[in-house]
Amino acid sequence: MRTAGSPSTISNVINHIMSSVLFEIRDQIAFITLNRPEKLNAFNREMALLLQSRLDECASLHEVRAVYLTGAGKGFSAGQDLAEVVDPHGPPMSQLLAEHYNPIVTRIRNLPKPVIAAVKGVAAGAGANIALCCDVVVASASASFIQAFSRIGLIPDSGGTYFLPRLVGWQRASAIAMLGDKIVATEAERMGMIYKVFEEDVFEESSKKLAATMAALPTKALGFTKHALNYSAVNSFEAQLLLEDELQQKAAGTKDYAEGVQAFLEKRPAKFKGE
Ligand code: LHQ
Repeated sequence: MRTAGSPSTISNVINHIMSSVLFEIRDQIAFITLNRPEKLNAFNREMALLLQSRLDECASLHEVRAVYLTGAGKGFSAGQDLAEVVDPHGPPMSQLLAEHYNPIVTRIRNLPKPVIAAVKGVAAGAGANIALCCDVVVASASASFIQAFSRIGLIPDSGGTYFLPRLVGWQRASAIAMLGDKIVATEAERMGMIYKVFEEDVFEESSKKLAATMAALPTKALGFTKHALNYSAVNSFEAQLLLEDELQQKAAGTKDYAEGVQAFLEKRPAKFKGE
């Protein structure tokens, strides 16, 4: 096990424990935990910037082959810390999307590795949309998703107006975004907003097992798949076919492709290395 920025001194240990974003790399998975449980992991500036830098580490570290994003305590994240927005010393409105949320969702979408959002408890506002922009979203049976923005006179941000209609269709997205109602995990799964719900008692084990499965897949091919899916939302059919061709050429140049074909021919399980 390796903990990036491993605490070596007592003050490092304290910093690590008190950090608003916990980070640990284990078995090729980067575990990122939003860690302000007393505020339902609401985002302040520190947490938003720390999450960005941890995502950058995930991108640059070869050993990381999947990211598992979750929240400490009983929730995933309640979105923006509303105490911070009225704090005269807090970041101005003009910084919140430009410096906090847009860079987070952009990093998640551009990270050429699978990001799994493991949502237990509530995911609200920007917290919901950060979860929903991940590649695979799983939730515990008691989890819920709330586009809380209209409740306080705002619009869905952090990519919400982009991802929601693509996930659940225009009509549902429109209603969910405007009403700001609570969508429970089973309903979110049914409407295609998330991938899967796990029962409470097996949630942690099952979601981590899923992350392990994804970390053992051909990482580069998953990165190319993600890239293609990103573009499928905006490309014409013809442009998408050309992109698939380009990315497939790249995938076919990986060691994992050679291993995958060889393993099939030898009738054995493939052992991918993410290369
Ligand atoms: C919180 C928060 C929170 C601070 C719970 N802040 N403390 C972009 C641009 C510009 C400005 C604003 O934001 C954005 C992006 C956004 O994310 S906008 C949406 C912001 N989020 C919300 O409006 C959600 C606010 N929270 C809630 O509605 C409820 O807390 C939910 C429905 C999420 C959960 O309800 P409960 O399970 O009943 O928990 P709770 O309300 O009792 O919260 C527990 C504690 O967490 C509580 O603190 P306390 O000291 O009283 O125990 C809350 O005050 C605190 N908390 N959300 N966003």
